[in-house]
Amino acid sequence: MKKILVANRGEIAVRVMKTAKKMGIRTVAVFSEVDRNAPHVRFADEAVCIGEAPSNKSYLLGDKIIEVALKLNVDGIHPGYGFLSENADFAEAVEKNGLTFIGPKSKAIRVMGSKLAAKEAVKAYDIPMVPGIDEAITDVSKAKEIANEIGYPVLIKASAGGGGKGMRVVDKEEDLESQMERAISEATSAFGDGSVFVEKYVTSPRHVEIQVMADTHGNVLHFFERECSIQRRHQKVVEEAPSSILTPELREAMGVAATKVAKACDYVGAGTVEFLMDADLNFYFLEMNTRLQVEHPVTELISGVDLVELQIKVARGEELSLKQEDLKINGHAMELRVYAEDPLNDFLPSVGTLEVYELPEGEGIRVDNGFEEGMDIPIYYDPMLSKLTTYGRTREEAIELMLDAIKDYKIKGVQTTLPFGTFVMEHEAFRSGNFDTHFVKDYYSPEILKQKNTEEAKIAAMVALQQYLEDQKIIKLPTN
Ligand code: MV4
Repeated sequence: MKKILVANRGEIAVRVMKTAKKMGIRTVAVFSEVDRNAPHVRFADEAVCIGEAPSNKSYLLGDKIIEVALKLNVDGIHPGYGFLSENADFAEAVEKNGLTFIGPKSKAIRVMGSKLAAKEAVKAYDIPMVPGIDEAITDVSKAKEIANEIGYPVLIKASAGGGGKGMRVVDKEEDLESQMERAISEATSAFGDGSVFVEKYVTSPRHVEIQVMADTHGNVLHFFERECSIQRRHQKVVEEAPSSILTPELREAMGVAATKVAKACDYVGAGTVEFLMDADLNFYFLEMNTRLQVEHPVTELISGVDLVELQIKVARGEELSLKQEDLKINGHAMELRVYAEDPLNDFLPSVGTLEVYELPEGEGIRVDNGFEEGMDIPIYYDPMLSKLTTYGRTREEAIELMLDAIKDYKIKGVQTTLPFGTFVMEHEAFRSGNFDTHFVKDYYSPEILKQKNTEEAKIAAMVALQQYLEDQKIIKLPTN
């Protein structure tokens, strides 16, 4: 593989190109009209404009991207995450045109894109799953029968679902019919597929996922877990590795289960197997994401591997040279997604110009960044500016480093999730490791941040006053 096209933008496009360059592979960027001056465009060896700003007129135009790749004699296409990364038709079209899709085969993408097909595929592999039914139901009486068997509360889920769409919690039988109708109509309008199924609702779960990597020779490795329970509206904000609650035995059991899931769908490349974990540390397979995930840096830091390098190697048909026994966890990594969003205003996007934009740096600090000072944040795409990841010998060290790094990250012009990151890192429940997916709902309110801002402003005012008085050589301190 001599030349790779990265069908993406922002930090992940830069991240993939960095490894390609390290491996001596040439890089091609594609970009939309608003991204003409974006870092990923300048970082690439060659760059081609593929259309207007809206993603359906640029980054989602699979055929156009393949056309560019063929014209520039590209060997492989890396899709990053989002956009076309889990589009089975795109993966298939790439391969049909004699190019390598740096990711799994379209069949695995298709199977894992349907929750019901995924359950079906892993059935024979003895993988723990949440009690429930593994086929689509349309009949309310059938749903009631199952719900009574597994016990309320139950959760209605859309087979084609993602991001919590089409999901409905049902506490009692009287509500089942109306909630099922809503779930079906939501799933139909969102995914064009109204298939829903019913599961036992795990009330306070943690989200623990396992990174896997598979080659074309039948080898599957796992790279331990990531804890991703700090989310809001199904959007992760803080991720870490390892999880502070897993024992070596549990980790091993989950790793084995994850590699079985990969084997069940003939997986190739980097993938993530998602599990729910209940308060008693029982784990249940939820779904598999067939892409390199946003939060992959925490895994790279604790395992010492470059996941993009491994993706490219297995895409070239190479055998994984590592063995599972060679893999060890070293230290602890913490990641904060820095979004241009206002934590004081329901995390709504806060777009504008980055008037000041200075990254923290130092030992144990990694920033996967896609922006620069002076840039406008386009309204057309995900407003994630960067991922701030810290790495220490212990979890406490990683948390302290994160608090320092947040202080050193200077952003003016837009509101960001940086202060929210401080809130999480300082929170007792987070520090103790005793939290679940309800953390944000249970503990966060804009008032808490506002109060902190006011206190900090008071301290800043006092420091300024003290300095002023000293400058005036008046030896008198403020009494308050
Ligand atoms: C669940 C669940 C509780 N019980 N399934 C949310 C998105 C989708 N990937 C699966 N999700 C959930 N499935 C059962 N049987 C709770 C969630 C869930 C969740 C899962 C992981 C991380 C954050 C979450 C937030 C709300 C609900």
